[in-house]
Amino acid sequence: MREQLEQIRLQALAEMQEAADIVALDAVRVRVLGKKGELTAVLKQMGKLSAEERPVMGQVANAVRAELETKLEERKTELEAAALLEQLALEAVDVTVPGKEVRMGHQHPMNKVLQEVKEIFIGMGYQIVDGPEIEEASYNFTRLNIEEGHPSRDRSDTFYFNDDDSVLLRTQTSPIQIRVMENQKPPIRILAPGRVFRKDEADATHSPMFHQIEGLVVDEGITMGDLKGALETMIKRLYGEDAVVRFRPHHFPFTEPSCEVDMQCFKCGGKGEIDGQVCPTCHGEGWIELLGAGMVHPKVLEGCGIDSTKYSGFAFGIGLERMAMGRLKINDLRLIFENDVRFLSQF
Ligand code: 2NL
Repeated sequence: MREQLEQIRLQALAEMQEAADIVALDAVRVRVLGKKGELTAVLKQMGKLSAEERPVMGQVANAVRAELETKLEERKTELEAAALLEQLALEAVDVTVPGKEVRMGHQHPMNKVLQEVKEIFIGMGYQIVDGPEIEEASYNFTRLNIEEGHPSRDRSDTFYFNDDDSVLLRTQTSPIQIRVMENQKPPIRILAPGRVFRKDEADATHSPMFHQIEGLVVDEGITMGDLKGALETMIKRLYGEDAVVRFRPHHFPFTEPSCEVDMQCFKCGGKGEIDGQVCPTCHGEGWIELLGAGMVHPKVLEGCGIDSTKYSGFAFGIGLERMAMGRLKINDLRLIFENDVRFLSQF
């Protein structure tokens, strides 16, 4: 029996040592130390031994069991450590592999120009105001001295919501300013940027939706000189101090007198041609039209409850897309709305 135990001991120790993983090790444990295992089978034969031999063999058997259990634990610890190392090696992250480039987005070029214009006017004490895109015809036209039958009221030019042409998509942001004049006493100094809508087929220079920035100043003693100063300041801040500005007579129903404001072409320096070729930026004009402006018509002031004998004001309207195209040297309006990243990422 002693030899039997010794044989079990040696073989079990060898097999535990050879076990390549936890599963193989456990198979050895079950076969040797389990309820129906080899060691248990030997112990069951103890009854056959003499009274003197039994405790001696019992001690030997217990010593073998204890040694095998100790070896089992040791080997288990070893195999678990090896398995962990293997798994770590398998899941290792190479922190030196170059990362994927994250492409940062940025403001739309139009919003950049809008932001620039807003900041310039905020610097001159203007407040930014907002208003509804769906308007009443009275605010969009009538209160601006645009009479019934004026071509801009035509159904082919304006998006109407109803048959009596009383509700529409605003064609300019002036109605925002009309509401401010109705609700606020002068001095008024406001900038009204926003989306406007006109029934235009989309082409290189037209879109049924575009952006306008209107401005309005009303106070005692406001003159055309204030208008010129404010607009010239804005244009020079935006395009550079050496920009040359021209005020040219024009007509709008809501201002009197009215003007259009041009900037001397930065490409040809006002000559209209470069090396004998017609300048591609101003098309030979020498000037680039930037905006419309004028002194607020007394009828418009009075319609908003402002005494036109005491107060006067100037107003202007800028087409933001046109301004951005000039500022960023873009030649097709559609690029601004398509939002192709190859285009946008250039700004
Ligand atoms: C243009 C012309 C202009 C105005 C807009 C205005 C607003 C009020 C009263 C009087 Cl509430 N005028 N706005 C004045 C002159 C010109 O825009 O060509 N815009 C692109």
